[in-house]
Amino acid sequence: MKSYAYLGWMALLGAALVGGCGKSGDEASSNDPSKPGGKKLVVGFSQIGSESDWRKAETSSVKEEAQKRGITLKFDDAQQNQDGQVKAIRSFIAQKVDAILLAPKTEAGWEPVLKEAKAAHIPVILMDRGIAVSDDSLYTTLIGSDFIEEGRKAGQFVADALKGKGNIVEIEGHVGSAPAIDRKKGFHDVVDKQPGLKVILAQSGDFTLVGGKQVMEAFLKAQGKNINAVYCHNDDEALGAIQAITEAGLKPGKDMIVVSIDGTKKAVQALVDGKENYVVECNPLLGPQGFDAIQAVLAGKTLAKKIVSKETTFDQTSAAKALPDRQY
Ligand code: GYE
Repeated sequence: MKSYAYLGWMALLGAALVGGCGKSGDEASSNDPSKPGGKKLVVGFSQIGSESDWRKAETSSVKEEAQKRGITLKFDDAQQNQDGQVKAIRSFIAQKVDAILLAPKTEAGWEPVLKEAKAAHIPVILMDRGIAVSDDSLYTTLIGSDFIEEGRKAGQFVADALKGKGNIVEIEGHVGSAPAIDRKKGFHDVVDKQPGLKVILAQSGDFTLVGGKQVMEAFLKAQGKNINAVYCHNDDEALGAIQAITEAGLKPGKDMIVVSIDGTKKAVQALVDGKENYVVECNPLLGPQGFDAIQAVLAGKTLAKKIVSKETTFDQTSAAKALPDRQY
């Protein structure tokens, strides 16, 4: 029998000759990262930055998985600058990488550089955040979460906890990013249906602890005890908001409901400590799926346009049991 690597490369060659994607083939053929002549795969990963524990976990997951598979990873941290991400992708193209992993900061602005990657026949896999492009052949697949559903889960908890009546403040994520747009939409889908619930203030905390704290301080100055619940688009913002609420002489989790998304160890600990009320999980450990996707597409397979993570939720009752197993 021929080696799986050989079969994989025959599939890749076939796909290149017909100029498209081949049919689904042997599962095992995607597990050998070596190229003909024993050369290792080279993958570029353009990361947004390290604004949150979630993102640090995503970066570690990709780096660890590359090492495990013997794949050479070219890593670029754009430090929150989307133009820097575009530059990183151009540099990956110039270096003729085999594939690109992209965690895009915002939804807009990707078309030109993705066209360049396509022209160079380099597949681009989106990690965690979606983009707005008119031609979805500009990327292979998006591996990530259903952010609208996450927002709905958060909204349902707040609606139930406040029994349909109260004032909510919202600390949003990166302006223009898919998770900020969709987590807002999902949340409002639920709470806007209840006439007694009002989102009285909303502002971006940039997905950071410092940002969450500053925004919450301003909200507290403006509304004080009128605030019944705080909805944060990620856990880091909630940890900052908890600090601001405490410093204002109030009890987070008691005087005000606090809800956020990600499921980091620190947020689950805040549930255990009674300072937070509900956390919706969002999985950052996307390295294995990212490289599975790369190896599959290079083997000529067709992938689903979106691969959605399965996720859970935590409240103060389930948190203690979940805490020891949290990996980020
Ligand atoms: O929730 C947040 C991060 O894009 C899903 O970005 C990701 C979000 C995550 O910084 O913590």
